[in-house]
Amino acid sequence: ATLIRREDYLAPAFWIRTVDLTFDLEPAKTLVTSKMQIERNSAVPHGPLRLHGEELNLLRVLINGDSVSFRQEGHELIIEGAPDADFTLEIRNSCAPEKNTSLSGLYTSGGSFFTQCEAEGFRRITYFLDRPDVMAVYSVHLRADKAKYPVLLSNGNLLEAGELDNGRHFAKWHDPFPKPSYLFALVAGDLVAREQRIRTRAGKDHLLQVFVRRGDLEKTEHAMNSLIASIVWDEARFKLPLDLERFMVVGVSDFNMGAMENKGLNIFNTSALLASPATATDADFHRIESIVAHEYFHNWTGNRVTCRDWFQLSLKEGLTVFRDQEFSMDMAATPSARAVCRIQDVRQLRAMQFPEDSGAMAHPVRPDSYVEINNFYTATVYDKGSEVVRMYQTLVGRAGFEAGMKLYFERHDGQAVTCDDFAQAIADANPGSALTTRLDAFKRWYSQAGTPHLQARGSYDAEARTYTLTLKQSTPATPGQADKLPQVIPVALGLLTHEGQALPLQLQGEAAAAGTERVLVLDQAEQSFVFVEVASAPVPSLLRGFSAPVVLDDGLSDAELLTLLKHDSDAFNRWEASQRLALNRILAAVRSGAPLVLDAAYIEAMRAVLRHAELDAAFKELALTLPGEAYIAEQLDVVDPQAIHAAVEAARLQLAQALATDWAEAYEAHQVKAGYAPDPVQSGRRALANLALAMLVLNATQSGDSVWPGRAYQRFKDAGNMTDRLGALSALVAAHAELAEPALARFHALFKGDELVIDKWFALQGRTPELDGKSFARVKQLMQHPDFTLKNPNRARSLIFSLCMFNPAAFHRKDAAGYVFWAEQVLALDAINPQIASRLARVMDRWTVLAEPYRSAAREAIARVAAKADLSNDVREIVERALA
Ligand code: HT7
Ligand code: ZN
Repeated sequence: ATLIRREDYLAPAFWIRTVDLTFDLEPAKTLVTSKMQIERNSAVPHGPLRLHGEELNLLRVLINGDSVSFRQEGHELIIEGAPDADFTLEIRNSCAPEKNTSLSGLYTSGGSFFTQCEAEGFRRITYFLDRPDVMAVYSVHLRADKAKYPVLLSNGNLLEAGELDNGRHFAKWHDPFPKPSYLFALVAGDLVAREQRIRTRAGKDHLLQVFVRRGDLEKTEHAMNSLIASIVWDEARFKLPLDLERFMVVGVSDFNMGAMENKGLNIFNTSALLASPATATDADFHRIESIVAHEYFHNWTGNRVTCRDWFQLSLKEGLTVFRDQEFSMDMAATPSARAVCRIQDVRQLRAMQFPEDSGAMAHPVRPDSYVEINNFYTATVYDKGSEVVRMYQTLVGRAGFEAGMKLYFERHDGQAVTCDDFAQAIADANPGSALTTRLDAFKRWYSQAGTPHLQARGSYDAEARTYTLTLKQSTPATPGQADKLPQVIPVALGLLTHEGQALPLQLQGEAAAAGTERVLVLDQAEQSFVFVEVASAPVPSLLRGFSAPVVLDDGLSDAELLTLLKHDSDAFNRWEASQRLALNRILAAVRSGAPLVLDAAYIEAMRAVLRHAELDAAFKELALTLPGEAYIAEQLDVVDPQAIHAAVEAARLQLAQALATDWAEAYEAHQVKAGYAPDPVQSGRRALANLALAMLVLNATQSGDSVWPGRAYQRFKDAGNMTDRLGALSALVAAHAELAEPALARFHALFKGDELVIDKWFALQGRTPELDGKSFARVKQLMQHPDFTLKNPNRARSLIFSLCMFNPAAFHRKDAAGYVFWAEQVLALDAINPQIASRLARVMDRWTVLAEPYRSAAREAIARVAAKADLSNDVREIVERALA
């Protein structure tokens, strides 16, 4: 395996300007003919033409119609005698879609053909310069059996379709936009489409189509609505129109990720596309909306302007996540619903990216090297990348950011560019701004791995009426990066009186106060900011809206946190206060080893949140949900997953008991009477009712009372939508109630054959909190269930990943059986689908911080995987980094 380094980037020796592809589609053996117009790149030294190709059977190579000598070395086809003048290269090869279980390249799923080319899948279809800076215009001619594959799709516009002999038919597609090979797609199968014609603001007519298997059509309405909303939003917010006459979306059950933004032909995992109230939860509806939007937004950020090389991946992914997050917030409408979106995004960042940034795989947003690029589709590139884009917006303002985006497209439309090009465009559009004057330092966010720690301490001088806020930052060492420089950290803040009133903010040297909220920019290791005319000792509300992806230590007391929880005008920091209050108590118990006992102050604060007359249900649910175990683990130098779990369970049970009457009232008060809609108001009410029900069932199960379990079972049976049904089922399962078993059996019988719902059934059991080793045993037993298969990534994720990633107490066992199971499954998956195997391998990223006996057992399990001789590059890179 070769290590690829960012600093070694060289422009390609040749450009491929056009490609004509012909496919004779057969599952066992598909014939591919590729005719390319090629030019030498005179800007680089003269050299041979080297094309990428993997798992292909080469049949012929012609240059300008004549045979030419070539050789194959590893995964390269090398032609020494390529002409200096422009030439035509014709290649014919075959590939075997039905044998392709990696789901990269051309493969079959449910009897249809699909492609997945990002990042390097095109080379598994035909020989090519499979790198994103080679952009070509594609014409695609598809031929296949008409009865089996009545729908034939590729990127761009349909030019022609018709009949052939022997029951076959054809379709010819042309995409006028030059694109890198990773955006190529084809689909052939027995599919049906929901169609909608729209006219955009620009006055252009477009055809939108969502293709799915027969029988799934009624589950595509939400995706279609989400697509239309995305088109409208991008035109309104960023003035970015839909540039294609036809925009197609296709669902497939076997898919490695959520979806793929192929130009004009997005391909979606059905889990990110199909929804009906009876089969999908509110969370599913929300996820579908944001993934449909994400893929659509890539049409500009990724497709029209793409990445020069894969080290620049965050150029498109960080920016597009930022855009989909902004879209979701704008769709949420009310300030409170916007805050709920932000809280959910930050929770996700802390649960997935913070651990990544402090583990064996820590890497910068723009990595410096990789062995397998598929391993770098990470929370850092996506979610921290999005936070970096958000900081640009915070530093230059919303209008300044929009001006920067405009300049970015003016400069780079149709090009393959770098993160530096993006930074320069935003800076150049905002001369003199807080960003532009610190651009070089700001760009450390791309090059330094690790989550910065920000310490804030304030001191009040009553006589001088000044408040001095001292901010200090440091970024921990990460693999290969021992020393870090200070980052540019925008700190949005407000100051409150102890009674909760917002204080005017005037910095020393300023003539007057400038409102009650502002952004300080920390760009040194330590800086002090002096506020003047401060009437009383304030409570600082720092990092409002999570204005930078850092760990904040503000040293606030419980009393100060309670002030913020009650009064902060920033809903994010109100929620943050609720989490900090819980975290402090859980950490104290874990550190001391003493049993956790919740104090009256905390319980009363939570009661006040639950009973609050004005707070939204969605906010209450988030504030009353305890911090996740992964986030708690992040705060500790030595992690005992069982101790963390025990403390969280104790806190949950005490909250369930102490607030029992309040939970019952909340449950009754938040029933949704209106017809189902997955909007923020209804879904917030359902979320709070489901949390209340889980607490009530937990309390009742512990005290031997059967009323609430009985009510939960009844609700499970009668529920009119999946959110309520699954909520009731989860409440029974999580509490290990007796009725859990019959409910699980009934759920399976009810949804037999609906693969996405059966995934939920597996996932729920995989995540069931441990009780006497039963959850772990249940997972092992479910591996033998007739519905279980490792071949389908959604199914593998639903059971195995649920256990290994989201069920720490069942996974981290003293007898090491969880780790043995992990090693077995990584190896079994690796033989089928290396991308999925390496995702599972990453579960052990933070093994070095585990307490004994977990640490030694984990090391042994990783070493067992690493000892396998024929591991994929994907898994090898992960386990070798873990052991380094
Ligand atoms: N850009 C897409 C990435 C993706 C992908 C990457 C590797 C292997 C399979 C994949 N499927 C999709 C998805 C996105 O970020 O929108
Ligand atoms: Zn993306």
